[in-house]
Amino acid sequence: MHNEILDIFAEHPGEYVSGESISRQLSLTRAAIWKQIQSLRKAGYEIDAQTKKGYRLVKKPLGLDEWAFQQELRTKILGRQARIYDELPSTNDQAKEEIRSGVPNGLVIMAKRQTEGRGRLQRKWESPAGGLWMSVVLQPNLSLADASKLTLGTGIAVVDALWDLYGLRVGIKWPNDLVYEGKKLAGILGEVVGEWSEIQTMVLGIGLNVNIPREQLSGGISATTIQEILGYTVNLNVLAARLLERLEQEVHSLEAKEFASLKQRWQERALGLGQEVMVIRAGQEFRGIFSGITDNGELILHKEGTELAFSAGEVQLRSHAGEYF
Ligand code: BT5
Repeated sequence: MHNEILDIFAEHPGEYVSGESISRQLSLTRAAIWKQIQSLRKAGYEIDAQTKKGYRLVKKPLGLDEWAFQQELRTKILGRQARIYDELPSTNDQAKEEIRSGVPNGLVIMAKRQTEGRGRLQRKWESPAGGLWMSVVLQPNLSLADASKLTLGTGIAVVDALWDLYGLRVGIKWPNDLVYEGKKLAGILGEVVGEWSEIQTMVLGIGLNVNIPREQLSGGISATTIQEILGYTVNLNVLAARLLERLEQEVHSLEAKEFASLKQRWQERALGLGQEVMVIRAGQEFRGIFSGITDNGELILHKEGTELAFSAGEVQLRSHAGEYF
């Protein structure tokens, strides 16, 4: 019933709508409407009530909310079907669960908190309330090799959304860490579901530290949050919608086989390009100059006249003080 009342408000932006008119349109008693208004307020909607005039929607919630999110969404496919949970073990796992029951391309799963958020290689991803913990189900028109480039495109989409909305310049640390002043702000976990030859489905998991006071993340990790950087709380629905808009552009661009431009855009946002970096792969350290990525997203390292390409591993960049991070 929430959505029906909100739809009525949306038809009269900034105006009062009488309780009588709402009750007529929805065949509800005035008391039932009052109850709904109270519960909308609890969900973060600011609604003004005046005895003579009725109700007026003053402000939408900053926290994740399905209706408010749909109001912001400008995509064709991504997020048109979206579910927001209060808590999940992991949005990626939930997305995979949904895929088993046959799911449309573009389904988005978000959770306000995750209890078992995952990083790559089964590492833990801390996911307290206030973050954007989101998984996007995609059935792209791409080969498996090209679909894996979507994780690069996702990094670009996150960087661009943060620039569009807050003028925040975040860099990408290969392969997919989003870093601000040496601290990790977001991570991406792309997973292929089942056999590509059969279902061509992947889940792109995005974890972005947004409205989280820094103290809520462990002190032992080098992390930051948008709240810490900007000093205020941002609208998660607007952010989620903008990110999906940017991601949809990346999907289209890949489907149009614009690999060179993807690589260029990724490199323009990359950290450590042309500098000495250290790549750690299977416990072994390689130092060299990071000269770019291949069309497949492998990191290219120049070392004593030879060129090494890495498809997996961890990169450490060198700070001005000469330390690796
Ligand atoms: C990643 O892994 O960076 C991918 C993270 C993906 C999380 C999203 S949230 C929605 C979806 N559902 C999931 O269950 N996962 C995805 P990786 O590169 O392996 O980085 C993991 C490492 O980052 C950890 O070992 C910590 O050192 C650090 N870390 C953990 N939580 C963090 C946080 N909230 N912010 C910054 N760093 C964190």
